[in-house]
Amino acid sequence: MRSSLQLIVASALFGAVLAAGSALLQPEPRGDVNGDGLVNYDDLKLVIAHLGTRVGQQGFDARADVNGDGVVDVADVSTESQLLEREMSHSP
Ligand SMILES: [Ca+2]
Ligand SMILES: [Ca+2]
Repeated sequence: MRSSLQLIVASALFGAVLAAGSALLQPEPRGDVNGDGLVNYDDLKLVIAHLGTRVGQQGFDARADVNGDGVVDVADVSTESQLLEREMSHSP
């Protein structure tokens, strides 16, 4: 039984490393979908343009999957809207 416990610990560690790695790859600021350094309506439009696509499907764009769950849906549009709103409130 000891080896299976080690396997569980090893895979948990592997998962943590993957999570840390993808966090590092996350572009700053969050919400910048097209990577131009700004959070604006172009980013929201890009998410909306990919609405309904999922990972592996033709036309899927990982950048439009804001929450990274593998599907571009209303949750991503909602998250992007919130990030956009937050960005707008910081602007003069
Ligand atoms: Ca942008
Ligand atoms: Ca998503």
